[in-house]
Amino acid sequence: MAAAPRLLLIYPATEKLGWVRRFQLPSLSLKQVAAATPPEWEVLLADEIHEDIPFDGQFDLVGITAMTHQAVRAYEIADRFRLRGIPVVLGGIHPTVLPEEALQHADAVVIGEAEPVWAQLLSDLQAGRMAPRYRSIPHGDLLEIPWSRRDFLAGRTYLTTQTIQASRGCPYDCPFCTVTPYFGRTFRYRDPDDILAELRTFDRKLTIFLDDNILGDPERAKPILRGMAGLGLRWGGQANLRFAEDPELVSLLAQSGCIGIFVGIESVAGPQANHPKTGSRFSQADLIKRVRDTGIVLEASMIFGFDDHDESVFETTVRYLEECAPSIPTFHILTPYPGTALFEQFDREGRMLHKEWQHYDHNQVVFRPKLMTPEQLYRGWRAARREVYRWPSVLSRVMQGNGKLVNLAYNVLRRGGVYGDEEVVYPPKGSGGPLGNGQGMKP
Ligand code: B12
Repeated sequence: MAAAPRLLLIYPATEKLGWVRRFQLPSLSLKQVAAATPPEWEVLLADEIHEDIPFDGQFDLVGITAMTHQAVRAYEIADRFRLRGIPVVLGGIHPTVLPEEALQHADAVVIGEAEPVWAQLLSDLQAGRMAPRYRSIPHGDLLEIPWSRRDFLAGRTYLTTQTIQASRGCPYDCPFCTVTPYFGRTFRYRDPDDILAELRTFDRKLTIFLDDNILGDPERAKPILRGMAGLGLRWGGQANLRFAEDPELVSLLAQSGCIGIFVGIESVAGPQANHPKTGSRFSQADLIKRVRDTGIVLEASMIFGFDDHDESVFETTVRYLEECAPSIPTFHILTPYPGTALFEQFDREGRMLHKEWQHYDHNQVVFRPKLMTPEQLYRGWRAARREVYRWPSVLSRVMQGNGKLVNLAYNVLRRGGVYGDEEVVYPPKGSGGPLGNGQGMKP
């Protein structure tokens, strides 16, 4: 009998991580691709965060996933395998948005979700007729996917291997976000019985939901939360703060074992603050307090660099966060990702500084802001991060919420990341060029 065909799935790394690699999450994207692979295939993983890529190995197919900031590394890896005649398939958000770019480095691209098309691609490969593009188009409101595979992660240490999705998509369409263009406005949930059955196979407590907005449809989320109440899991996920308008949802969330929830507040200044995503008859401060009172850690993410942000935005945001005291504030630099309305607008206006995808990671300025220079944006972002993680700010936040010890632990961890990096040079090391004076435009 012929040996099983061998598939190598690769998660490219853009930086070398030390011991913190043990606190990373495995790629759910690749766990799902593995689950959709017919059983006759042997599936191997190279997670570059944990190990070197086996460039000399024998494989029948190599599959690589890529977010935008990983694309350049993904292409380098793909080119090396293809030089040896090993076929490469690229998938994930970046190849989905820019399939023609990805095809310069791959034999095929999966556009969108793998589950509906992957078995067909593999059988076409074995028949010697693999096409360059396999496209899946999401439809309906039911998400039907196989349970993700965790066995092929063996031998590596992650924060947890218990990552899962209850839904895909988001009911909102924020101009800077990739999710709704990617899923074409569909918002699908799995059958609660199916998701609860998968959760019952988890043998550890810590579980992370990687949904874009797990509470985005409260009526569909509630049966899942009710079912989780008896499972003894401790879980974290991502949602929109509006869920806290519904007191029943907040209490179900706490009963379900939720220990942390990440919400995008995005901006406290200007029209962005009134975006339908956040606009509500409740004040954000009230909603944050409701969640905080349950003892659930609330991580609030803010973005700097919208067109109505001038240099005063940093101070305004820091003061605002002192007032409403979410457990953990996180700051990002606005990053227009290809495929978003924001990217199209800035590109049309000639405001993109470069298209060196490896720098599209929220920690660098890749566009020309309207009311600041790129350097002011970068320096303001750094200063604001440091300001909210000064000890007095940390302690004041921790004292305002329930679950003080847990909150303190999270804040200390986050503070380490912010204060560990003392360098204040601009442009940051390894960034795309002298962006500070706006002269860094590259073709
Ligand atoms: C979980 C997650 C993370 C995790 C990733 C953990 C991990 N090890 O993978 C963490 C928290 C680390 C993370 C970090 C970041 N993330 Co993130 N993250 C997500 C999130 C919420 C879910 C991704 C996921 O796992 N989905 C579940 C899987 C099953 O779906 P999928 O990825 O779409 O995969 C399917 C298909 O794409 C396809 N596919 C994917 N890969 C491959 C490969 C092959 C070979 C094939 C055939 C098919 C295929 O098949 C899969 C199954 O259907 C997405 C939002 C989203 N909806 O994509 C954002 C998202 C991917 N993240 C994003 C960003 C920007 C980041 C950060 C850069 C932000 C930051 N600076 O904080 C960092 C990068 C950190 C780093 N250095 O790597 C953006 C990416 C935008 C872009 N164009 O790149 C997204 C889309 C969020 C957004 N709203 O825009 N993120």
